[in-house]
Amino acid sequence: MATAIKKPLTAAQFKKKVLQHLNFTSSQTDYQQDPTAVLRAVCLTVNEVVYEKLTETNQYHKEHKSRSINYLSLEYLMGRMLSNNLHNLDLFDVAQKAVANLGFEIEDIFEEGHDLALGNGGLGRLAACFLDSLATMDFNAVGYGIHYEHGLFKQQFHQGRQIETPDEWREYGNPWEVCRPEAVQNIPLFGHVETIANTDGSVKKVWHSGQTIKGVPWDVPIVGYNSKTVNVLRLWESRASSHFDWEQFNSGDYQDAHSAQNHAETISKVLYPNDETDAGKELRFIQQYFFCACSVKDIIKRYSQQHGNDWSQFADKVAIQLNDTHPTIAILELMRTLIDEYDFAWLDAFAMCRKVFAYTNHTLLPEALEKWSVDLFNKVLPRHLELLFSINEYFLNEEVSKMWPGNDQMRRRLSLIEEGETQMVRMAHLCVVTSFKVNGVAQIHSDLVKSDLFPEFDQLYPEKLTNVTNGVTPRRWLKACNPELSKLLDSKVKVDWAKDLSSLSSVAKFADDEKFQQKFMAIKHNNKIKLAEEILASTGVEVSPDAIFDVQIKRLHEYKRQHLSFMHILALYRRLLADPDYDMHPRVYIFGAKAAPGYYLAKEIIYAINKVADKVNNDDRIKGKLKVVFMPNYRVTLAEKIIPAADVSEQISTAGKEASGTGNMKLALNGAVTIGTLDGANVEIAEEVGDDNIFIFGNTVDDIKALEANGYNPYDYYNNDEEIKACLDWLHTDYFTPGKPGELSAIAHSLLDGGDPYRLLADFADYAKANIALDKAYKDKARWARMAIINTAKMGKFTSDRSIQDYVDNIWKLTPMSSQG
Ligand code: F58
Repeated sequence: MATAIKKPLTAAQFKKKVLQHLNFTSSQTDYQQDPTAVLRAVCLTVNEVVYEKLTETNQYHKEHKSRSINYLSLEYLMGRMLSNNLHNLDLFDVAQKAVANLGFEIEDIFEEGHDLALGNGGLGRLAACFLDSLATMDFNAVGYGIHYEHGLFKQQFHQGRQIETPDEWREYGNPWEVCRPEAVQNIPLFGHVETIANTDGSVKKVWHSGQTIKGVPWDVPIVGYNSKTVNVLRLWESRASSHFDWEQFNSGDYQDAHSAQNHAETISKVLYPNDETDAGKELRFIQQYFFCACSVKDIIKRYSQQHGNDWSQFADKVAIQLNDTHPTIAILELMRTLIDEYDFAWLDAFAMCRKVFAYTNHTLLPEALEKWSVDLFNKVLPRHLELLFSINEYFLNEEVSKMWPGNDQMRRRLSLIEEGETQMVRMAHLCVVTSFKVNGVAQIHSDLVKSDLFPEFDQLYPEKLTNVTNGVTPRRWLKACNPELSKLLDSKVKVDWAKDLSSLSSVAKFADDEKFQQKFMAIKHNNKIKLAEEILASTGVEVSPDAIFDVQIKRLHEYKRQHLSFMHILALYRRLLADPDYDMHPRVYIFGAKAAPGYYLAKEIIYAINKVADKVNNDDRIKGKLKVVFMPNYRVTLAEKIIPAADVSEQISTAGKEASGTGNMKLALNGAVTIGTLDGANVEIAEEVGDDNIFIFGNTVDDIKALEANGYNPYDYYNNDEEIKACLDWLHTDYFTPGKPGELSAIAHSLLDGGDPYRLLADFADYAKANIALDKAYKDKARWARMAIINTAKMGKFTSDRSIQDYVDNIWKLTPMSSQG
């Protein structure tokens, strides 16, 4: 594929630079034995190109005083960076040759890299895809986040149970980041607020903080694909504002000399601290404030460098996107800064915030909507709490009461404060009130945000609630992870599809072309062979690449219903035991999922899948027709290996619960056929690929509402469906856990006496039926190949470039670098 931008280095030059770095940066001459040193030297070589482009990007935006988007997210799941950066700089083949010349396979060098796993799941990965698109599309953007010392835990299985160990992603440094001491910030915490009367009768508030924390920025360059831009992801690390007490240390008091430092450094120590205790809650809250305050100060500093003290253009030059409610305190921090430090009148400061902030909602689950106690707010951020109350007063009196005069119930419902035994701050309400736009992440989700989550807000602010359907970057999720398929697509599509994904639609005309089908499916088969090797290495289970590879990869959560697939596996196993000739194409179920460390049932589901896997995989009676593997430590890097090899994509959440999903897009893009409910972005995927190329089953959002209105009773399904009853009863026996009956009972309890909160049993029969249809379709090779090809061809809508363009057009109103002259 022709690229517009000239290759920055030849293979010979690249190799020379790698050798120079090995010699002069690492003093490693014996590199043949040391792929880690080679990786480092390759990264440093790439960085030479990257930093030159970063300087040019910064220069350009300084000169043009470009409007910037500032993406605030507590999570970024970047994965590994090298392969992606090489592709984006069009240096992949150059590096491959250079490294081969040094005696290494480039893939082996990649394997030495660590995942940058500073996130939990979809929300964090979305942020990473968005940064890739923003740089690719030449927009002026900064990502802000936390420089966690430990990212998402590593997962191992011990006798089938999840064990968590700390992630040490930068124990020995990270070549992709650079510290920026010139941009350090000091962040106050705790203390009290003094009210000082001015001579004109007004009052001035002064916050006397009790502690100051230093925020140290680390910049990770974000390289655009075939673009002019390198942006940065700025991650804040917390440190003590003054160094340890020298005198105390010298007097022999080593412990206490370090204590302030330890306390400060705890803030950026771990991603998502366990917030079941009060101390954990306080830490998470301080994390949020710490990174918001650092980022707001940094945004103001960058603005002031260009505009001095002239605030008139601030809202024209700065947009701040809140990735969920986690960075909501940034609103209060900007408000506080404008009023307390720049003497803004309250109304002007509030109006400014309303022009700058926009908020993305990622969930309707009530338990995931953040609330912080007023007491905690008051302890950590007393001044911010005052401002919050003032916003609430204005909002309730000037907006709610004017729209619904005399309606106290409405005031109570919409208030930023939830009254009760303990007063709680509703962070989502603060976001909706103070943002100029609020978006959901798929059409059905955004519709539900309007109709079910915030209907009154939608009435109050009719233009505010909107939709931006998520997307994924085709650079990482096709070009880099599936090179063979990429080459095949290159041969058929004459434009650079990685930058214009809708161009893949032209491949649909080859969907019935026998030769193309063969090529497409041969690539899938090769990818399956590679994955089978990986499965053998990580689980010890041998699987056949001729079987259907049925994939469910995502966080483990009841609403995502890994246990629906698990129940169906039990049903298949039963059918096979009853009739070893039961007509089904061999199937391998491949799971990848981490459960939150404190989420009991999620961990029980992992355990149950592993136990059933042990039994099924070793049962000769079923002639290898069914295999189940749970691949440990699911992460971006593993996703990159699984996705190109998937035949079937399981997207089986309870309708109305999965906001969008993005794995669904990645899998379909790589030619997997979805079996799914009408939930999240599945709905839009179905629209794009057409009903013939997807297996939709189960209750819709409205069906679920109707079921609930009639009083949902899981026993209705248990008593009336022999297969459901048998599978659930099976879990109480010791069939899968010899000598330990009842070890898998937790799932059955939750589905029966627990009320089956995610309506799994109501969807079981239809899911089983859809699986029969799927099995039949797979057996028809030409039909399946057609379906797989159409899935790849019709994923144009789901590039994150389109999502970003939607944000730009409807929310941020940015102009790309190239159009600014
Ligand atoms: C996910 N949310 C949604 N949250 O569940 C998924 O449907 C959507 O596609 C994705 O966002 C991107 O919009 C999500 O990943 C989290 O990880 C939370 C982080 C903070 C703790 C609770 C989970």
